[in-house]
Amino acid sequence: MKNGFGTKTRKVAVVGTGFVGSSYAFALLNQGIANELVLIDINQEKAEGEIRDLNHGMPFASPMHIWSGDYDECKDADLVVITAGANQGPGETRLDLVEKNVTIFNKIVRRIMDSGFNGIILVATNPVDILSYVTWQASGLPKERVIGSGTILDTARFRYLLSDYFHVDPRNVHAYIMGEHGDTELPVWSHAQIGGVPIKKFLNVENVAEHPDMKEIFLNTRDAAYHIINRKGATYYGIAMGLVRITKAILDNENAILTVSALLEGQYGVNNIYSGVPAIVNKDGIREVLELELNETELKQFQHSAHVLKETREKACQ
Ligand code: 6V0
Repeated sequence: MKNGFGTKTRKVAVVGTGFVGSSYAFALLNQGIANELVLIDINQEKAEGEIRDLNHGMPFASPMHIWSGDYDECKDADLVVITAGANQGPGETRLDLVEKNVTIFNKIVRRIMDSGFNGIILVATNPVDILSYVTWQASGLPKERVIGSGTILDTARFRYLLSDYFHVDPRNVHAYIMGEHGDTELPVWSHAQIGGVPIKKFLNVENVAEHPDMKEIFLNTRDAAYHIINRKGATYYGIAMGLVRITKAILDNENAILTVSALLEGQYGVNNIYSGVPAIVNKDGIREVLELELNETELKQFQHSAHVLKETREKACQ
């Protein structure tokens, strides 16, 4: 479909206009990646309020048509981003949210698919790995077209903290967090490098995982959400920018390597589970899951994380 500007319409629908959904909309508007954005929320007044506020930024942004609507608006969307549902309270883990959000998701995904939607779904609501699986099952879409935000945020936090420690631009820090977006995630120290130089060379140590400063950096990465929620009640800017990064990889057909939640079918010795892994993302969704050569400890940690996710999912979905 063509829009008024003579280019192909790039339509994104966002379900859930709370902290995460509205921050995503704001970041998307600022980066000019889509030209149609529809906001859907069970609380229509909230969605309407966000639209009005966002539209007042239009004179300072690239042209974008933003409105609030219902699920039938998903029909011709390229991408639906789901951020609806309960969020963590102080002291609550992401996995604690599972039952509430699985119920909400089954309804939301049915309504999206009933519209005739045939694009890509990006899930951000927690526990994101489990809800990505639920979305894949409930939607009937091919696995490539259901993507979870996975550990994109955790990887960003990790790269930022490492960049701060080593005084280099975070864009030159290559390091992944894999596994659950949550308490069982793991740092992939065996492949962490800065500008091509392994971190262990920078530190002049054999075992980076045992270095006290690196241990602290990982703990601050893994527990970042708790630290932020205790101080301001919720986290949203980082994930919003991460979601925009994934959106750009899809709409611009970038073949970008990002740590997203993807369905694993034997990779890393894990089957039938969505979990955070580096993957190539383009206009078709997940083109390919990358299988890194993890060391023995990392592989065990990854498989433990997958086991916890599977158990939690099975309990919640029985
Ligand atoms: P919020 O501010 O409470 O917003 C949730 C929104 O969802 C509200 O506007 C609700 O009205 C709406 N909503 C609830 N039920 C429905 C429904 N059935 N249909 C449509 N809309 C509905 O929460 P916030 O935006 O802070 O968080 C949203 C989710 O994102 C939570 O599950 C968080 O845990 C999760 N996050 C995920 C992150 C990630 O890295 N993947 C990071 C931060 C938060």
